[in-house]
Amino acid sequence: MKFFLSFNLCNLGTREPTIHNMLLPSLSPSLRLCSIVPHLRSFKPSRTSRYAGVVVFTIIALHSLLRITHEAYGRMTSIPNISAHFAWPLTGDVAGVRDPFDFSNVYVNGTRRANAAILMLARNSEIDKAANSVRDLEDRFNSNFGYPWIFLNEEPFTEEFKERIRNITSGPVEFGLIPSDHWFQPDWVDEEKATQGRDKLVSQNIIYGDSVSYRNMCRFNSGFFYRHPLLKNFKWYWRVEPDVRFHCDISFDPFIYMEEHGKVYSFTITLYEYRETIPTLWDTVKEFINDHPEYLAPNNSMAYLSNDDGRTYNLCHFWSNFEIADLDFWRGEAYTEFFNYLDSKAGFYYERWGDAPVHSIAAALFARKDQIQFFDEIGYEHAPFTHCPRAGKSRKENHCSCRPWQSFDYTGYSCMRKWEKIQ
Ligand SMILES: Nc1nc2c(ncn2[C@@H]2O[C@H](COP(=O)(O)OP(=O)(O)OP(=O)(O)O)[C@@H](O)[C@H]2O)c(=O)[nH]1
Ligand SMILES: [Mg+2]
Repeated sequence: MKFFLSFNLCNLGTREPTIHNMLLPSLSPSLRLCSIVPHLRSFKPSRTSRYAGVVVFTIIALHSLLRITHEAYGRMTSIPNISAHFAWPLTGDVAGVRDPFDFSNVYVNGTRRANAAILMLARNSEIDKAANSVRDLEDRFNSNFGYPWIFLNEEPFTEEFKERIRNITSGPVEFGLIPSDHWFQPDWVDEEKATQGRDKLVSQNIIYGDSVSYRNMCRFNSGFFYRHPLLKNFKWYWRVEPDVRFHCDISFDPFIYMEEHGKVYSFTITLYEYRETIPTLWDTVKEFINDHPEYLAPNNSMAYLSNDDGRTYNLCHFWSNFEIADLDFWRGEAYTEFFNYLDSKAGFYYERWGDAPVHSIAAALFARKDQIQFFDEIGYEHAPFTHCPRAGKSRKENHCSCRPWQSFDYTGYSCMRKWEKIQ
């Protein structure tokens, strides 16, 4: 190694005329290679540095060889490919915690991007359905915007799941594991009471009445998803479920719309909840409000939730399988206190409180009415219900595949009229 170094560098210093030596006079004396030659001659590398040199040399040689012989390796390690991974300023580290980044000024192709991610909670078994949703939203929206996707699961995602998703996404993708204390039924929940609650719903023929995993999911979506490390430095999320459809091109950026119009929560479908799943939810909400009247927003949407000034709940809620919302709203003091209070009553397990009424009640009470957005222009379907944009012009311009008569908006089970009445 010593021989190699001294041979090359000394010769570089003496051989004439080379481009290198022609340039030498213009360099400062300290940078002249010939000036370091004497030092190199007397330089005796230690055994460790000799080994290190050999290792570095071998790696470089191997890398060069692989680049020449394997096209895929060459592509993967090319500077453009490596820098593409850093083009979006979000690279989760091993623990999934992102570096803080100021998103207020992120531009892609001259248009501003929001600090936002598209979020899907899914099981490995739902890969086909998940891929359908991703493909739809990519085709209709994200292939033009390149927002990152985040997938969460209480079990590690399989390689098949990850590979298939990576094949159809345009932006960066992250796969996160949900911490078990964010998912599973806590020890302090009285299991006997929870079993009785499940049996009761089964006897009433209520969907998912006997399912503990469904309850885990509802509790997670109510109070934990926004605490996941992968979401830590985001402000906005778009919730997407497996097997949903987006029927129209979304040519505007809903995140930027929310940001610029001071919105915190948005929906496309609103409907009634099963009363049997939340027998004590409203009383619990009223207790909380009595204790914390300061969290009620001025000009809130109580009239959408209640037909009698808050005495009873009319079961109206925003269908939370679609949500574009501000994570800071859930992280804020009002919602944190609210969720903790609800959770302490264990209604997620003793009954079957859904994240949809929990989110909706909070958004309707702790945000102003004008902070909640109905996105008419987003054609959306989660079976069995569809929202199709009302304006014929919008349906035509955005190549909507839905038909307006399919729209759930003004059917008997919809709460749209109630929402419109309070506007
Ligand atoms: N990882 C994981 N995800 C789940 C589990 N249960 C539900 N989910 C996800 O949670 C979301 C809601 O679950 P769904 O089964 O769609 O519940 P739903 O929309 O009320 O009911 P459906 O009408 O059956 O769609 C979806 O994104 C599911 O993929 C689970 O046990 N594990
Ligand atoms: Mg669903």
